[in-house]
Amino acid sequence: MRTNFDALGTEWTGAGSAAHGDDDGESDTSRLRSIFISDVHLGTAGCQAEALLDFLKDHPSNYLYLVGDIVDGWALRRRWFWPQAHNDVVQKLLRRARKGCHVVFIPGNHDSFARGFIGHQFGGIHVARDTVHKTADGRTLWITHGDYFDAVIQCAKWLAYLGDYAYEMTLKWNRYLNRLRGHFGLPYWSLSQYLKHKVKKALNYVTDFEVAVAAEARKRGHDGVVCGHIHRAEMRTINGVLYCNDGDWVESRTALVEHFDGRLEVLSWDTLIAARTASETKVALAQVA
Ligand SMILES: [Mn+2]
Repeated sequence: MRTNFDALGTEWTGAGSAAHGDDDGESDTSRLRSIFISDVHLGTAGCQAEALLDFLKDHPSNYLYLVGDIVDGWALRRRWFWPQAHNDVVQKLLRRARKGCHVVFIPGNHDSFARGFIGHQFGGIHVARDTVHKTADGRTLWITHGDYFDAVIQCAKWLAYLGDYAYEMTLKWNRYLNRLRGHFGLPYWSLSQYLKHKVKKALNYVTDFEVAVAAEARKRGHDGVVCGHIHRAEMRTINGVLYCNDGDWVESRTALVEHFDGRLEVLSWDTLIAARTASETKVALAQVA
């Protein structure tokens, strides 16, 4: 009863802004200036499409940057996997563009097939090799997926393919392992995250990548850079340049967002959910008391 009343109350305040036209159930209170997401890997079992849909529903924005590896063309070539939720993500992105959000798609290495369409647009989604975003406080951010830097840091493409396969296998093992852990009442533990930290830390891959990307942004005269590719959300200054990585929607479920004052922030879906559950529990407890 009480909950229904509260829900109505929220809607009333929202209705104050005249034509609400909210067929998506998007809340205007959590509207952001910009959202940057990458490494969604639609077409793989690891893709967290439902969580991403919830996140997008909860956060309307004026700008939306798809920073590469949105669709996993490599995985689809090996095995076709395309559940309804993956369609829903694509439709959500198209609807957003239709509703006036400025949507830019920067293809990554896994959806490099889209690099053949640079300069074109699909239903209002602009395809670009890279682009520059100007924040509300006047900073310029260079936006690139980041795989171009593999050549600088790593080596040939066959190694990337191999690494990709190994990563998928690890994710598979991760699922089995955690199902087993679940049986024994043990909490979730990420094997792939653990291995990645171990292996990549040892190779200094992550640091090399971050430094290389930041250096290129500086060379191009920008205040910062937004990239993805290494599945590791981060925001820090490297040699005077703001390095932002928006993470991924396979494991970490993170996005980089820009608030209306130009403030940038890495949002983690898990943290948002935990905060929401906590506040809901608080409301429920208050009602009981
Ligand atoms: Mn990538």
